[in-house]
Amino acid sequence: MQVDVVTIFPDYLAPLELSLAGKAREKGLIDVRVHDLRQWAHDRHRTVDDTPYGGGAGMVMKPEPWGEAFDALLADGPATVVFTTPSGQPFTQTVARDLATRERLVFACGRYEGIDQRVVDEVATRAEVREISLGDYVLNGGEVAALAITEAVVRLVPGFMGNAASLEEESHEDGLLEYPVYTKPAAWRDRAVPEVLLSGDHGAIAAWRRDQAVRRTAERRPDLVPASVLLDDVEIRPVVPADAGELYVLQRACWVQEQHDNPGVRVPALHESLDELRAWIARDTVLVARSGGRLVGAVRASLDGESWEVGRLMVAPDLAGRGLGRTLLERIEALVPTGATTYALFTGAGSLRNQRIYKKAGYRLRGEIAPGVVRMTKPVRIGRA
Ligand code: JD8
Repeated sequence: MQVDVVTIFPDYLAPLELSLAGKAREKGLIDVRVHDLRQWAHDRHRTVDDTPYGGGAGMVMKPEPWGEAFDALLADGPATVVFTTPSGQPFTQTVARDLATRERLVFACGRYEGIDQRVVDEVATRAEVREISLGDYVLNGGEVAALAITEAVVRLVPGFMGNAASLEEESHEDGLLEYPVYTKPAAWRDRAVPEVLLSGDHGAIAAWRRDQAVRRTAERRPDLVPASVLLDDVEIRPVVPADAGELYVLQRACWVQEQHDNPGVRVPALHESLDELRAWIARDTVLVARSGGRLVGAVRASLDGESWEVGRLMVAPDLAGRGLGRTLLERIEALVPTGATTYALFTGAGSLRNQRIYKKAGYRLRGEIAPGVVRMTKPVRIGRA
């Protein structure tokens, strides 16, 4: 893999010499080249910035030096151009794995208030462009992100890690955080190493590590935990008439909180008869989740014009916060009929937790459709329907 980095602070990338990337270079696995943008600024002061059109604080990086930089670098051959920017796609291990498949990456590190947008638009006409953010905080430039992304990517380049096996075990590889690790001495400052790790029982050690990883992830990053991990044996399947009774009970249990959050609002799910429930499980597309021999979740949807109307998304209150709701939503969205253009649902105006979950899933508020009831929608992505 070849990595080019364009910056006005070349020394900022010096760590690439030292770290992992340094070893990869020795192995000839990657070739890192750092370029000073100013070599493509031809005035006496080698100016790379100017005042922003439309006014405002700070300076903006001029397009001309960047244009010439890409003319020169892309003349050497195709590349994936990565603009590191706070408005970019969040960088994750999944993005790292994707970038590691490329032959060549060219990082464009901005400074000041950023790079003239026309540079990004122009390069996108002649190369794959990725705008990537290191995280939701503001840095002074793109170099730190280029450093971090380069390290996360090059270590995935085949042949780089001595034993590829260790890659599999890593954080975020299977969506879970690391399990705690220990080394000699077995006792330190009256603190012992967990017995199981000294047992030599590899099955027990693997189980302990897995359990530790799930616990840690659930505590620290519940957003990362797929339901299938937390609810060991959860099964999601289409509803059958025999589910009606359990579903009726679960619905009553799940909408109590909705009533609490929306005092004075009539909550249909709490006034529905069993026969009315039987009617819609026979009419609509309905998925149920079962775990440990009990019905623990459900969701329904029906087509109204071009709108896939999602509703009755419910998770047993004692299992809330484990990602089952998100998984059920993804599964019912995946059943959207051809031709539908929008996912839609409604919830209580006072049901802020529900609204947060739906916003995380890409839904946006579309206003009140009845007193105390809000509608939220999300476009059906092309190629989905
Ligand atoms: C590139 C200029 C500074 C940003 C005005 C402060 C990435 N996760 C991230 N946070 N910040 C950056 C980043 C910041 C940059 C540039 C990346 C170029 N700045 C600007 C906008 C507000 N100053 C980043 N990746």
